[in-house]
This record gives sequence, structure tokens and C-alpha cells, in this order.
Amino acid sequence: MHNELKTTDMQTLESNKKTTKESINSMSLNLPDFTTDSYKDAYSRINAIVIEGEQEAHDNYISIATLIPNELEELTKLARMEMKHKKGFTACGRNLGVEADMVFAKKFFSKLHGNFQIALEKGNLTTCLLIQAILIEAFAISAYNVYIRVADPFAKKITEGVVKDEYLHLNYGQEWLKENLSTCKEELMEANKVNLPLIKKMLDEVADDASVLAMDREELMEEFMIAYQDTLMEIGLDNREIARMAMAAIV
Ligand code: PL3
Ligand code: FE2
Ligand code: FE2
Repeated sequence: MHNELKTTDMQTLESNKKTTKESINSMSLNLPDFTTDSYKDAYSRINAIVIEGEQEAHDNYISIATLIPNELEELTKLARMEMKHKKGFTACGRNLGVEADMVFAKKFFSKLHGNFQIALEKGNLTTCLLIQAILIEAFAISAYNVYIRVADPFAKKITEGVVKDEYLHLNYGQEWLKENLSTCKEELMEANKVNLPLIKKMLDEVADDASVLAMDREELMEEFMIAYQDTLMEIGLDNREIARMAMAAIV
């Protein structure tokens, strides 16, 4: 008798679980059709942006290590992760039968890439860290978080793994800037004024293609602002300074 009751309970539990699973599945029926020409066309650019972004992130961490030689080991680790991300996203494109438009992607990053190279040449470490470890990583985190909600199952799994690493990268920049805030604040503010508008422009540029992938522009902006403001707070800036920095995106 006792055992029978238990079995019935278990069955109820199981069927509840199933109902929950089914409703989650039907919720995700809102996903876009990954096989259409328009999806693949938009994906050829977005996928390329991500592949190029991961490659440049790799190169940037290697470059940053030349400015902080005693951090070589840690930065090499970060760079290695970026190559893994690149491989993962390359597989996502292959899985959908899409060829990435790398020429488009190189152009997409060119202005920011140029600013990073100038900062590197001048030895402006704060600017390099702001561009790569704060702005680009926050941009990646926002994009990947939104993408995970509407990605095909293969890409979803890969992106979930990647976004965890990107938080580590953001954290790396955050901790360095926090420790050095007294000496780097002015450069940080100035570099932000120049480069945050570029990120905003890039977001605008990608918005139409992203919407074909069912990624919402407002949601992207929201996610970016959360990651960006959170980091600035952790670095030790006050509300007014954060507001002033964020304002650079709208002027
Ligand atoms: C940092 O590790 C990598 C930087 C990559 C930059 C990402 C930009 C993302 C633009 C919008 C992409 C949507 C996600 C789609 C993924 C296939
Ligand atoms: Fe990455
Ligand atoms: Fe990263």
C-alpha cells in the first residue's frame, strides 16, 4: 500500500515534469527558421563579425601582454580561450551551411581596431584594456546573452560555454582598472569618450541583421548597459562618473 502510493506520487511527479518540459519546448517554438535564405544571409555577416571579433580579441590580449610582461601567462590563457571561441563560432556557421563574410567583418571592426593599435603603439595600457576587456567584452556578453535565447540548439550550447569565459575577460579588465584607478581614471574617461560611440555605432550597424536572427535591438542595448555599468561600478566609479561615461553613447 505504502509503496503503491509512492509509485503514484512518482508518476504524478514525472508527468508534471513532462508538462513543464513540453511547455518550455512550445515556448521555444517562437524560434526563427534557421534554414531560410534571409536567415542565412544575415547569419553570414553576424557569424563573420563574431569570428573576426574573437580573432581580434585573441590578438589584443597577446598585444596587451607586451605592455604588462608579468601578466603574460594569464593573458595568454585569455587569448587561448578566444581562439576556442573562434573555433566554436566557425562550427556554428558550418552547421547551418553558411559562409562567413569576413571582408564585411574586417570593415566592421576597422575603426575600433585602429584605435586599439594607436593606443598600443603609444603604450596606453588603460585605453587598450578599456577597448578590449571592457567595451568589446561587454558588447560580446550582451550579444551572446540575447543570441542564446533564439539560437539553434547547436549554437546555443556553444554560445553558453563562450559567454561564461567572456565574463572572466570582463572581470580581468575590471580588476586591473580597479587596482590602478587612482592613476588611470583620466585616461579611462578620455578613451571611453572616443570609443563608446564606436560601440554604439557598431550596435546600430548590426541591428537589422540581428533582428532577422530574432535578436531585439533594445534588448541588446539593455544587456550592454547592464554589463558596462556593473563593471564601472566594480572598478570604483561613482554614480555621477558612470552616468557621465554612459552619456558618451548618446552624444
Ligand atoms: C570577445 O571575446 C569577442 C568579441 C566579439 C564581438 C561580438 C559582437 C557581436 C555582434 C552581434 C552578434 C550576435 C551573436 C551571434 C552569434 C553567432
Ligand atoms: Fe571570446
Ligand atoms: Fe573575450
